[in-house]
Amino acid sequence: MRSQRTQIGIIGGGPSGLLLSQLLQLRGIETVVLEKQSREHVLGRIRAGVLEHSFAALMREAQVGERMDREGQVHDGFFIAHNEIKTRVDVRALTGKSVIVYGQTELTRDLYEARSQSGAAVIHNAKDVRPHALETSRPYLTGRAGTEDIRVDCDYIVGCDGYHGVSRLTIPDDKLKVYERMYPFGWLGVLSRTKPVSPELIYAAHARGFALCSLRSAALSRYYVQVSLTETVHDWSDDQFFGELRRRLPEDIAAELISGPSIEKSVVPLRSSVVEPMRFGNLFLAGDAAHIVPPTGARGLNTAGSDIYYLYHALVDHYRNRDHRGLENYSQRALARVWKCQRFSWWMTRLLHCFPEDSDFDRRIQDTELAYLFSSDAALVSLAENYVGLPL
Ligand code: RFL
Ligand code: PHB
Repeated sequence: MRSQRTQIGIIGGGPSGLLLSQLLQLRGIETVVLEKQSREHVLGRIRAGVLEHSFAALMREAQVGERMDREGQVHDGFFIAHNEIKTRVDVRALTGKSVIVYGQTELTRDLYEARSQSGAAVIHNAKDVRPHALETSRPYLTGRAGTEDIRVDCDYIVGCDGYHGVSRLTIPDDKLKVYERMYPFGWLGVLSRTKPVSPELIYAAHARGFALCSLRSAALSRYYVQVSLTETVHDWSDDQFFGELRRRLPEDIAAELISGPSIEKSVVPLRSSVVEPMRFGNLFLAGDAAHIVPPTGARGLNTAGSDIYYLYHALVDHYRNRDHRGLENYSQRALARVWKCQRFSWWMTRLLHCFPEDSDFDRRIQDTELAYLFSSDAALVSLAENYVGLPL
């Protein structure tokens, strides 16, 4: 048995867990991160691409923003295409703020580098991780690393282990309420080493279904199409994917689209989910462990970032200033912003997708919502201020 003691035990070495660990260590607070997968596995997952300015600021505060600022692309706007019309949402002009296009894979790599350089403990391939004694002042974690049993005694445990993690599941059912909504479709995503069709993202609402043209760099494209929940990657050859994507884009854009072999292809079902509260005893939940949004508004990682921001400041206040109010208020404070991000993600999803159960009336309302959006500065400001990130 390998036993160790730390101040904060973190379950999950995705972006939430790594960012919290990095921020706390810079303020002299010790952490141990237990990650179920290998580093290569975590870095193989293709996920978020759009960072709001406050997430980028947190990366800089964690001293891991250098490559993001050098290689990330600042985007001042994006497009919404509807039938043959493409309208630009100038988020910079509407809010004074921009977003940064920098892949989750890259920022996770930067965080791993920083954690390794500081000699911090990130234990990979940690299996059967379990939190214990959560309602006492001596919570601890157990698990296995290779053939060795491990035990980590801590002051607090933070569950950053994503939607399928163990933290949320250890909270008794009667102590937590789950709010959930499933959508009757998913996104099929393709990454290809091709020049992106547009330097800014294009969200396309089309009668055949939603499509998104995104990117990771000047030579790496990320595209998505809405698919039914029964479809898998095996149902879609690269040619079929790009054919369908072209059909859902305005003709002039479709004509410019360069297709190429996929280097990653995956389907993700869309769901909205929130658990309340985000604390049980001395276990705090953060990021996807506590809430999931459909990816339409690009909020998931950014909302994880706001949890980390609140928890980081609360823990620093607790240890440095003996001020415990941040920890006491964490769940309430985080949830207030989480629900606003949920609302926006639900609204963007509703605005841009084809819902199979929709009536003709519903479809006319959807068309009118888009028409209203582009005829009203107030509506555009509302969209833009949510997209660049609401205040923390
Ligand atoms: P993660 O990334 O799921 O990391 C959790 C980590 O915990 C580990 N783990 C465990 N470790 C130990 N013991 C256990 N029992 C464990 N169980 C799990 C896992 O291996 C993993 O390493 O959660 P985190 O850190 O909270 O980060 C959240 C983000 O990953 C997520 O919100 C975003 O990717 C969502 N998202 C987007 N967010 C944005 O802000 N902007 C975007 O543009 C955006 N695009 C997206 C997205 C998510 C997508 N998918 C695939 C769901 C696009 C897509 C397609
Ligand atoms: C992505 O690039 O993967 C991406 C961008 C914007 C979204 C969702 C995903 O809204």
